[in-house]
Amino acid sequence: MVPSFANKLDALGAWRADLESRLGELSRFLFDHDLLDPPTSALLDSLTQRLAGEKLVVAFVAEFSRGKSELINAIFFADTGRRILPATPGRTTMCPVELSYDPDEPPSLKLLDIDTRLGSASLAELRGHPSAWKQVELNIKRPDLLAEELLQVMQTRKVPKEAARELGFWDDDRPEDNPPVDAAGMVEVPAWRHAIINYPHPLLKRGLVVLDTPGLNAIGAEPELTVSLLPSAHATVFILAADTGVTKSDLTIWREHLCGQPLARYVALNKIDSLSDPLSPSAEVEIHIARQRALTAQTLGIPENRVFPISAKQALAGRVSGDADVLRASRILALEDALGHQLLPQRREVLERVVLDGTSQITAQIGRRLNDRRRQLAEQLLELRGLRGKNSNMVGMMLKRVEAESAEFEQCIARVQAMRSVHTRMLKDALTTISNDVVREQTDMLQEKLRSSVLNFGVKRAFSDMCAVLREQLRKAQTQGHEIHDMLGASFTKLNAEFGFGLSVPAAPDLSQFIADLDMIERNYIQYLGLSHALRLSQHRFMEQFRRMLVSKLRVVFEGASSELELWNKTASSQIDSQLRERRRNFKRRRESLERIQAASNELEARIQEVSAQEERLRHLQARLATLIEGIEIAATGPLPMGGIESVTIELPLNAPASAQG
Ligand SMILES: Nc1nc2c(ncn2[C@@H]2O[C@H](COP(=O)(O)OP(=O)(O)OP(=O)(O)O)[C@@H](O)[C@H]2O)c(=O)[nH]1
Ligand SMILES: [Mg+2]
Repeated sequence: MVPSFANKLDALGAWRADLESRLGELSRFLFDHDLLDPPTSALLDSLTQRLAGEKLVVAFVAEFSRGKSELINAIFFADTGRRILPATPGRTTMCPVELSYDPDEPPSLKLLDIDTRLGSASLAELRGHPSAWKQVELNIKRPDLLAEELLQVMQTRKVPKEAARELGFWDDDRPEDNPPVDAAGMVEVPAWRHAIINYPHPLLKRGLVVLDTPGLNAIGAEPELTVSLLPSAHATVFILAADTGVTKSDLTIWREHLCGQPLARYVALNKIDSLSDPLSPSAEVEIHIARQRALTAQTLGIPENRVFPISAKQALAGRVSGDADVLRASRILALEDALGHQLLPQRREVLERVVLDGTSQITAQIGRRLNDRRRQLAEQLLELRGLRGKNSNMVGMMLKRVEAESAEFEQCIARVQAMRSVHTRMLKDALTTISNDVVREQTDMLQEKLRSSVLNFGVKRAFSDMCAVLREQLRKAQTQGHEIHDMLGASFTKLNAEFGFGLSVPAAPDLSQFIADLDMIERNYIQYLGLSHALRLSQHRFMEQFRRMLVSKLRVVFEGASSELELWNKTASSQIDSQLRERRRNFKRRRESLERIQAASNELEARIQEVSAQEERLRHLQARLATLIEGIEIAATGPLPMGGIESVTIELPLNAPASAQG
């Protein structure tokens, strides 16, 4: 039984794949007809990458033992016929587990040693260092082995109290949160800092990334998880147990990690099966569930229709055994429908806009070039037709005229060069405004302030001040972009008037999206700094991790803004190159055809026919281009294709470990 969310995600994947192949066709067409200039090629590449690399991250967050892993099994992996992620009573998942698929790597489980927390490298940095991870190839054809390997996410290790403190799992100021100490004075800590499962599941192949988190108590949580991974998830599912409702520790997690997030949040009131009672009529149980639902919504301050009473256990069991009644009783479909109905259209809308923006840019750029070529052919045709019945003297005069026009045209070069040097300088200034140096300088200054402040009072303030400076830099770059636009606009108008170019400046890129990204980073970090975590910043190691995490996040924003600016400038200036080339080629063609006519009297008609044929070919090219673009636009805005989900064949294990088989 395929979950409805899976079908929707699959349809989104098929839609993306269709657009990708259409963009590929457009790219080949442009290349074959010498129309693929570097900016268009870069634009097409970035569109394709965006479509192919688009990830949809869904994070499951809760206190321990609420059923996160079980719910992930039920929603995403029931069609494997078994329990994929370990889900057992008590603490099970000990480190964040990311499920995704990268076709360039074999199916594998990658584990990052907890000791890497002692170094200053952030998780993002360590992702780029394969040697830092223990990698186990997963044998997906042997589910018993697969399940056994995945049990490693449960692994713990005993260390002395001192080491636990070093690792961030012990805090003398919060004794109630500290793990128990055994008779030998040892404390149990997770063996791994992070796990990545590379698994060729059809949904993961389609770009879904599922993040399973360990029970999130404030102490010991990986900072990267709270500041970076959770905030960048597209949706979070927060899980509670129906019998207990919102407990104090549930509420702490909600407030500290999810409350301020603008992203899509779903609350699952899990384990409703445990409410059924042979001594009470089912109507009474229903009333009880409804009451818990209303109370949960009220406590968390969210609409009631965002709270889904479910039973992950029944959902998994129902799907695995194919029992429709059990599946219905689990009420999982309501949650999946909500995920599918709200989340996927949102993702699709974003991509749709990106694609439509791209096609309109391509239409403008290539359309302009084709029109320009056609105009020149029309002029040439007019010239040739005018030669009918004229003698060879006349042709000689025409040749001279072409020479003169060509020489006059070449005078534009000096003007173009002058404009170019102004343009280069202005662009350089704008790029300096938002360079990586600015990010580094500002974060260094912040670190200095934090280091010198006693116990980090004023941390939030210093951080907000830094964000304000960075925001100002982005705004300044936006203004500089507008200035470049105005300068190019004025120069292009003159060049068009004096030398017959057909130049036009595309609108300057809108950097407000990057400012919004910066705002988002600010919100997430402020939330983090507000926690007791701030105290931990006084430890040099955590401070360094914090700084590196922050720098890598800010870099993404600033580099994104820089490359938008650069691409836009390239597009504008490559127009001049292509039109210059086009015009020179045209002069050459005119000269050659006149020379041939001069040499042989019967050439004229042949030349006229040839130029007409060229004109005709261009008309076809334009029509074909319009069809290709229209095809992309219709596919982008049309309904999602109904793709059937690719089936996964995993044989059911005969003797899987009990905890993995359930
Ligand atoms: N009765 C009942 N038990 C459930 C349900 N969902 C999960 N459980 C049980 O609750 C226990 C914890 O489930 P997990 O999925 O491991 O919980 P978790 O939130 O991933 O816990 P951690 O990994 O420790 O953070 C397991 O014994 C599950 O079998 C449910 O819907 N009904
Ligand atoms: Mg778990």
